[in-house]
Amino acid sequence: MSTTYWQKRMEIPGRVSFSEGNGDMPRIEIKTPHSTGEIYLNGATVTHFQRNGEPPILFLSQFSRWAAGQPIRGGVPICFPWFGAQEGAPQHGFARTTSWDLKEITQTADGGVSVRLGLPESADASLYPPFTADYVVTFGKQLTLELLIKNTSADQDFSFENCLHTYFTVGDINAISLTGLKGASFLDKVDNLSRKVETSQNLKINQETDRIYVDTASTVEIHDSKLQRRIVVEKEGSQSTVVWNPWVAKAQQMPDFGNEEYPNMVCVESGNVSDNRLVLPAGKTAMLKVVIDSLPL
Ligand code: TA6
Repeated sequence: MSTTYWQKRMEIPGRVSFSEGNGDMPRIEIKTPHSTGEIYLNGATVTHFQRNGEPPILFLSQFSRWAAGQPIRGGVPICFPWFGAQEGAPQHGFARTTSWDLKEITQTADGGVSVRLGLPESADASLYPPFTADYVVTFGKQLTLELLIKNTSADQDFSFENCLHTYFTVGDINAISLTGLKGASFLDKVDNLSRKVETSQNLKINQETDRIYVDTASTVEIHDSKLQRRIVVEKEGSQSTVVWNPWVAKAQQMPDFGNEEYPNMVCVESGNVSDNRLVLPAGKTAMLKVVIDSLPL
């Protein structure tokens, strides 16, 4: 799938370029004074964010599929309008396997770059009340992600889940801890969705972990003693945080994920899922915003 004339016209020399990425899929490459990044139109998936001179912040599997209609394994998949499994439909909704339209590219005062994409109309989308979905990604010293869902119907509520399913690079899963979740209730997907309360101030991961924390707006930090950094995941408009690492057995079951990749990633996902599903009244907009930063440990 080649980049088109209009994409080329939107290039900014030295800042924004278009190319055929993996699988010849349209990719936008970004360079700023502080960082590099990239987005694929497939699923509007941010697949790379790296601060100059530092290890990548986002994880991308070397075994990801790269094909229209297939989710990319890594970066920031967009789960919408549902999270998890749905009878007879792809897991995590259709937004992450749809090619989004590029709407606008602007530069920020500090040399950053903002890319706005829109979810096109589709047969899948027509099953819901009329809505628009816009996604604004800003690459700078930080990575800022804003998913804006507007209910454009005249009088119908729009009920949906949203989640930015972010994969983070870590030096060694056995040498990280997560802060910010103590006291939060969670559904434990590796224990029959039983409802528990997080007791750890510094959550360590030493087995398959798949937890949906609900009613929490807290910032989560990933303290990485191997890479000597802490990744800060700040969010707005989100009441759920999902923490996932597939560990050994699940990693071996995923064809688009390497058996030896689980030690170098953790998902800390921000959205509104399960108990926190949204019901958006007509004419209203739901904004889900995540700001990702990295500081020395
Ligand atoms: O967010 C965690 C999770 O729901 C896990 O249960 C696992 O299924 C993961 O998402 C990846 O889902 P995917 O459909 O991308 O394989």
